[in-house]
Amino acid sequence: MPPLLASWDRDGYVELPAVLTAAEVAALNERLAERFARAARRAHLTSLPGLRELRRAAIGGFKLRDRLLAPWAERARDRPWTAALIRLERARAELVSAVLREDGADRMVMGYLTDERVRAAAGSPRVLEALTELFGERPVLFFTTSFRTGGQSETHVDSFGEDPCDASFVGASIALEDFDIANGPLFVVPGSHRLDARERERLTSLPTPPPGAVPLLTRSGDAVLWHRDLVHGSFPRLDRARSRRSLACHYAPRSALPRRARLRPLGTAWYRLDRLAAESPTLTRLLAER
Ligand SMILES: O=C(O)CCC(=O)C(=O)O
Repeated sequence: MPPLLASWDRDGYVELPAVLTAAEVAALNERLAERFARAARRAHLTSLPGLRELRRAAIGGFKLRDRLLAPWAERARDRPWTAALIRLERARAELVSAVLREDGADRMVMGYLTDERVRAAAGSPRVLEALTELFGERPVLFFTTSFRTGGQSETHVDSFGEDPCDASFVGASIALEDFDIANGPLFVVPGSHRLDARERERLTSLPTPPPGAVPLLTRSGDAVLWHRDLVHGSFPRLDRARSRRSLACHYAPRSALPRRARLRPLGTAWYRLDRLAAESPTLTRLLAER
């Protein structure tokens, strides 16, 4: 068995050095800093009366559009109006994430829909190569979160446990600065993807970090990929003056996307915004292929 697959099977995660160059990390950090600053400036928007209702109506409209578009989705890619729809979709994603804006502009979700630097980092050739080996086919990206300060993620697994197409979904974190024990590094419980579901649940219900948690002292520009059933999370940021910037990405095998996009995740706060991808499967697929 090739080494990557052997350690994946044994540990449930793999570390990939240098998936981004120092210049790529710096450019992405600069872009994210601008976007976080912009999000902080418009934070007051979320409290305006009527915005949630507006968002619900916008989502309703986009769902209808998606249903109408679905029969032509395959041919739509070559149509001249596809580019316009994609621009519209990006604007929608921007609007919705501005309205929902989780965690006081501390994380930016679905940034890949609206930012080419996020897309480029998530689509780094080294990461795609490893995912292709793990999936046995080309991956698609369906979810990203950029962390401005980072750390403090509860112990969890990424599986929603509802649909078999989740079987091969993979999570990843690309470090945008060095992780060390003081800035809330990620941790994994190696091999926990092979435990039975009840034992995994027990581990995720214990206080963070659970027994067996191993910190990942990832260097800036490196990535770690983990199995959807692997117990993971992050240590507290002991030094509150520091950040642990990173880009978390979730990928599925290309053939699973149409079914995955129909999934309705179970609705933990963490996954709430994953519904955005689910609400627009047709355009998410078109976007993923660009
Ligand atoms: O970077 C983190 O703190 C957590 C990322 C994560 O657990 C995930 O994307 O599932």
